[in-house]
Amino acid sequence: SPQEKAKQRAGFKAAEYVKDGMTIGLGTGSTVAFTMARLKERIRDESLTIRGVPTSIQTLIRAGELGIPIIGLEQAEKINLTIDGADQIDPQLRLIKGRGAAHVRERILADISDRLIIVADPTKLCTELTGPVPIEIIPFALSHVQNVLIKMGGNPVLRDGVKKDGPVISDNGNIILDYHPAQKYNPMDLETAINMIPGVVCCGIFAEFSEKTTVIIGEEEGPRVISL
Ligand code: DER
Repeated sequence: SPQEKAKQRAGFKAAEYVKDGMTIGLGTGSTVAFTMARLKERIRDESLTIRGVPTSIQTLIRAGELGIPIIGLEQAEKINLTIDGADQIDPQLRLIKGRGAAHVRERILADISDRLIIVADPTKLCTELTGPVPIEIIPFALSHVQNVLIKMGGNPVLRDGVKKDGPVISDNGNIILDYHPAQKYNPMDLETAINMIPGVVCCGIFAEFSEKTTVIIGEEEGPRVISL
């Protein structure tokens, strides 16, 4: 499909930024999967030597299948760059992530990384972030966090499993609320307000990484590279 081709263009382009000897953060989702497939080829054809830190069980399994060497976060002296996807990208390169419920570990890797490369098809670009905003919370705090979010004016919806009765459980053993803000908001302000609620692990607004972010959009005429 055109969207799959766009994801592949972006994902393959991002693989070019990986240099020999790098330790990279491996994001989660269908777009970064193309980056990982390309890295497999580069490891095979160029003997590229890299180590990856996965941001989800899915990425860990996928890296194993592709022969991308994996290390734990503790073994990484530094993370040269993290390659990841996004659900919405605004003109200031602020993001909404978490459709795949992987945003907690993705934010940790983004924070550690010298550089963040976001790969996406053109549908992810927006003029302003809207939502819904995924929020990972500890199950103990469900009713409290819901009450606070309702008082903030928006609508929090518990993310139900599909092939599992009850809520989606994250790789960290937590649950997800998808928060629908009632009106326009400043991304940094809303991110901070949500992340301060006791019981919230973190939300999927990534407003703090723009300076170190390069976005690659898989446009039809070729990958478009955007940075501030
Ligand atoms: O869950 C996540 O944060 C993913 O990175 C998601 O935002 C992007 O996944 P996609 O590349 O499959 O759209």
